[in-house]
Amino acid sequence: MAKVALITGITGQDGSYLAELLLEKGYKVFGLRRRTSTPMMGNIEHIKHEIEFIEGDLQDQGSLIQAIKKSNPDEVYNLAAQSFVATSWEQPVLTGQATAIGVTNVLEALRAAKPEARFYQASSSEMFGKVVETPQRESTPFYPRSPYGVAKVYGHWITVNYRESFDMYACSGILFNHESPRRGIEFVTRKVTDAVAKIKMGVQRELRMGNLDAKRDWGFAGDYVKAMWLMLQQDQPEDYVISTGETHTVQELVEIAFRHAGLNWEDHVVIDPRFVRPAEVDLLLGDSSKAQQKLGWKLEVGFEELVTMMVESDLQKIKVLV
Ligand code: NDP
Ligand code: GDR
Repeated sequence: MAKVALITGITGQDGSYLAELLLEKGYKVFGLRRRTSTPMMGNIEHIKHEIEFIEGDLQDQGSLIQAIKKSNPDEVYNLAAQSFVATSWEQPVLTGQATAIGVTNVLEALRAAKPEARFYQASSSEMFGKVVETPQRESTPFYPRSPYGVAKVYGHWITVNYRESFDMYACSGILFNHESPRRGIEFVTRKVTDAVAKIKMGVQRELRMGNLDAKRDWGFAGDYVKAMWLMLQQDQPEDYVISTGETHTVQELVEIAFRHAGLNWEDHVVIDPRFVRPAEVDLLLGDSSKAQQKLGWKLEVGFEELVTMMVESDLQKIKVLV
């Protein structure tokens, strides 16, 4: 019998890579999808016929209970969230409802309809926020710096709490930034690689950016979804940090991306205070040695390879249009 997985956030970057991975492994994949006026299926267009979609929303408890009953999953991956940090200051209540309370809604639906299913929560390095220690690991205290980070801390602890209270197989993956050609256009990596491609092809002149000094530990999303799956295949549910162990400034990202296209970043980048955040996470650098040792997880794509892969993909996309 094929294993059954339910993925929330199936249309997002990670949802698409995870669905591909699970389909390859022979899973029957259900995807929870929000009703939108125009379907946003870009990331999963190529596999949409292999996925069974269920309409629902993290903020609608009844729809989640229905989704669990309909899919009868062995594994539930909760990837859905309001995931853009900058928006979380503009829509803090919605962010709390989806990114924090939404996790309880999924856990409660599971408890009611399929408590023995295994549960993965998409926790984030944004929970570490202000630097308390580096590298950041599972035991590092949280000090979130945005409404998004605060909501993720809630989602993390409610997952731990349901594991401890109800003996559920519930894991929290504390994932550091991970990117790909399928990354949403507003996140910094994709914003830069999309702009580089457009500048190279002569359809954009400048790139307006915020804080170039922030440091991030950036990996490839395709590598990170493998860790999500591994976390649900263990004897015991535990939480794991997933990261590369390398940190780079936003400026280094910009330099590599422009250089790869034969451009000088200083000719095009303009600092615009509109993109500077009310509070910043200055430095993220993760220690994933627990995941490497216990899960056998390993990284395949390095930082420079990731950036050039994204620039190449955006160049291909823009060449088709120009
Ligand atoms: P995306 O923003 O690409 O995808 C988010 C998904 O959540 C989309 O499918 C979106 O649907 C869905 N969604 C949003 N709100 C709701 C809701 N109320 N009900 C149902 N679905 C909803 O995120 P990523 O794929 O990059 O990230 C996946 C998860 O991992 C997120 O929880 C994110 O916070 C977390 N995370 C991501 C990291 C990263 O670097 N990528 C690092 C650490 C954690 P729609 O298409 O309709 O908008
Ligand atoms: P982040 O990702 O906030 O780390 O959250 P993002 O790519 O948005 O920002 C990374 C860093 O770049 C700086 N920055 C800019 N960011 C954006 N988006 N646009 C700009 O113009 C810009 N200029 C500078 C930011 O200030 C920041 O320091 C991501 C999301 O995927 C979360 O959901 C996830 O939990 C964390 O990664 C880990």
